[in-house]
Amino acid sequence: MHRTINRFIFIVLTLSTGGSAQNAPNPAQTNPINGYRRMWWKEAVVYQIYPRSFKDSNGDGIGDLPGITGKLDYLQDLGVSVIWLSPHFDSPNADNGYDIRDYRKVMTEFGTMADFDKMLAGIKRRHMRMIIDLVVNHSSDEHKWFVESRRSRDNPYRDYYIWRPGKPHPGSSTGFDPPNNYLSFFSGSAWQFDPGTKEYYLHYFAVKQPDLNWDNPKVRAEVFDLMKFWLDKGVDGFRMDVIPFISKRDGLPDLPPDYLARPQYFYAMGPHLHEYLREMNREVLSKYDVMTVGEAFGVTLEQTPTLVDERRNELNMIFNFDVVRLNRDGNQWRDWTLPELKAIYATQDQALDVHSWNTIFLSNHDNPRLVSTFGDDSPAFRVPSAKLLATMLLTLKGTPFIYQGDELGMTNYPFTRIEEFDDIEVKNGWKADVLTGKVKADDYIANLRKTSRDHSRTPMQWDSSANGGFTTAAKPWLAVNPNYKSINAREELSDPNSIYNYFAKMVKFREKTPALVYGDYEDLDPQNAKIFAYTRTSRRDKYLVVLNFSENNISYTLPGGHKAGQLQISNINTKEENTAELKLKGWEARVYKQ
Ligand code: ISL
Ligand code: CA
Repeated sequence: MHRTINRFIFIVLTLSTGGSAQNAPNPAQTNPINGYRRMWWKEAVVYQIYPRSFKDSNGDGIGDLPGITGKLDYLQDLGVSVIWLSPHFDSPNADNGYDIRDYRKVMTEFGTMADFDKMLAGIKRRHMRMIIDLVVNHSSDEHKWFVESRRSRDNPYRDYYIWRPGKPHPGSSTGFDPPNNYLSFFSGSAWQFDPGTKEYYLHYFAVKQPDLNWDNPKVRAEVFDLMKFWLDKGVDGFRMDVIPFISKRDGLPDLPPDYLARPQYFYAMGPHLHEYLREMNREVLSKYDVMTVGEAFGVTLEQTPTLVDERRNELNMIFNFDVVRLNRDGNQWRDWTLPELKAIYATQDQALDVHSWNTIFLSNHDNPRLVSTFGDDSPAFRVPSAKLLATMLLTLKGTPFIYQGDELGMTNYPFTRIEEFDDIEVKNGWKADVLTGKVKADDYIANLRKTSRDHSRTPMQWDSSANGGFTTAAKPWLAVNPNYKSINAREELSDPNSIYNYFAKMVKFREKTPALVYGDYEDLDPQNAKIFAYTRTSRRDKYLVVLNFSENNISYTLPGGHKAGQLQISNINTKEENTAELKLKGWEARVYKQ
């Protein structure tokens, strides 16, 4: 009898997970809320792991998959429902795994395929899901496709990449100039001359990251195949690296002058992008119950619905860069204001209707630390401002993404010397800009202290032992922030008022509150330079969020006759309820039910 029931349950489970169409709602979730189709990935809270920096299990100074498996309880206790794993594939690490040599192999430093399977099983056992990084705009130059491709002009793999003859330039070092003026994001031309066949190949990123030629149907078939390989293992979807770049412009015209400082807007949204994404959907995604989120570098808000409108069957969501680039002028740090931030959320909300879905993220492995960037990492305000940002991240409209360590309020690293950096972007930039005398060394470092990608890549701070408990090695691959003795997971787990425990409370609160997921968004006071006050309203419930984005104590009268109702959450203990007059402390955050 038991066996029959078990078998029955097994069949039902198989039918409802494998084989169901993408976007197929869970049968228990068919009633739309506020016009939105309910989807698990809309209700999810995602946690990003950068495996190199998460936890080292074997003392070689590099984070690894068994390290992650050992910390799954930590993630489950935080309450997150989906883990996004940055690349874990075989790679020579020119760009820390974003240069893949073998898409079906685990990076040796991270472990084995058996370690991957064990990690995934542990995630599923805890009722969480995992998405992995799909990095297919480019591969490593050490991928066997490229090794073949560069051998000869008539090699069967030649057309897997983008090769062009140079412009003859007698007297120059190679005899040629690059085919056009495309620039690499990691300094210099996006073309590399290959002496063997005397042609150039295209690389939007590092020289060791040649761009794949998606116009070749064989390349698309290879990518679809490797996607199935991982989906059949049970992964729940993909974060797609610079996916809007895969279709190149016809004839590869020069970058027009006004795009030279922002080539991403020229490289993105090529003529066949939609066609290739739909093909991917038809061939792969539609056969699984998965989520997809595209890294939409270079995509404007106006273009966003064309990628994520559910009726188009392309992607579920994208990462829009407006918020994380609010503090930049090109690569240069600039101060930002709260009304500018609010304006971005308001326009995003207006640009997307009930058929499209947004993401909310304020940090990732390419950006400096959350609290140092959008909050105040000084001793007086680090804790309340990190909690305020947690409140915002988890109450805005869109699927929230937490980056590892932000739940501890980890801060930027106090970099002072170029030798302390690992990032290829920094190393190339130093050569191109500082060593040539274009930028002063001190100015370059000063900017990196605000903007460097390495801030978020320093190892996780687990406890107060040497190297923050990240590794038993004398030297981790990248230095641990010296503040690990006071900022670390062990400390925070045991403190009920810690940032970690606040995040955990907020995650749980969001997950049980449909109005915070699907409810309408209204900014009550867009021009206010210090207070961010907004409501999230569904047919049944209305929540009010009030955030003091300043260190000042502020007496604030809620505009438009609004009244704070019942207090649900606050980051500094307050007793004020049912009033329009709020006395907010510096960096205070409150959520009310109205
Ligand atoms: O963060 C950036 C530079 O400081 C961006 O230009 C970034 O390179 C861009 O968002 C693309 O990012 C993704 O692809 C890159 C990789 O280096 C990043 O880590 C990845 O997130 C190339 O694969
Ligand atoms: Ca290791």
